[in-house]
Amino acid sequence: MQDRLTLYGATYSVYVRIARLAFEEKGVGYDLEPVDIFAETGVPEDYQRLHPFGKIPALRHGEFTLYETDAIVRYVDDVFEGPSLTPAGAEARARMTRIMRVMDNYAYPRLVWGLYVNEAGERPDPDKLAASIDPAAHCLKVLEDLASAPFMLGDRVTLADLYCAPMIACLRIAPTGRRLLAGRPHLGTWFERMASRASMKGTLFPQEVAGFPSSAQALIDPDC
Ligand SMILES: N[C@@H](CCC(=O)N[C@@H](CS)C(=O)NCC(=O)O)C(=O)O
Repeated sequence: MQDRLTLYGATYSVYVRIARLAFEEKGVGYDLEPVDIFAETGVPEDYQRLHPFGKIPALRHGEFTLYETDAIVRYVDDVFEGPSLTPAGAEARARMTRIMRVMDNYAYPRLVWGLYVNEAGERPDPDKLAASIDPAAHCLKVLEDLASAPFMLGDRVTLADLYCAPMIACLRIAPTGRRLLAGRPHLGTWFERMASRASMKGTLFPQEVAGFPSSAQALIDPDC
């Protein structure tokens, strides 16, 4: 019998959700061990042994430990039975990796930090939000051009979909993100398809459940 997976992280994290989606789509059981990397006392010392850069998530599988979401999801896809999350063929695999790196390098800073955090986060910043709108819109256009149907790479869900879905879910929490997404109907339809999957429903961000924070309302409605 295989050891059970332990994932270290928090339910609000985009990258933790990517890993959880991979486990859910594979049908692999796991335990989520909470880690508070933003604790006032800093990243817990024992966690720093699992992740030397203090980010989430990290994985333990028996004696084996791993950090970096890409390494984690590819490991789980390789080791466990269940639907493969990697397409056949060098070209499709390269296109999948391209989308994953687009999400890491361009989408995460622009959509999540630039737009979502500055509108719906705990400390909204209207100037940074305004500066983020064009870069985020560009990112969505690129993503829509790259997206196939019904899923990012075609007929079935791959790691590319799992990288995109949590970041687009963040975007949808904030009104400006929702507005930008409304101008990208192909991406919107893809997201609805993803959002209806059990994996996505079972890993909702706390913010998706709680709704748009009233502390950020003033940014879009000064009279509020
Ligand atoms: N390259 C890392 C990125 C992980 C990452 O940025 N995680 C965020 C949470 S979504 C984090 O830990 N942020 C804390 C920080 O930057 O201090 C991966 O792919 O796992």
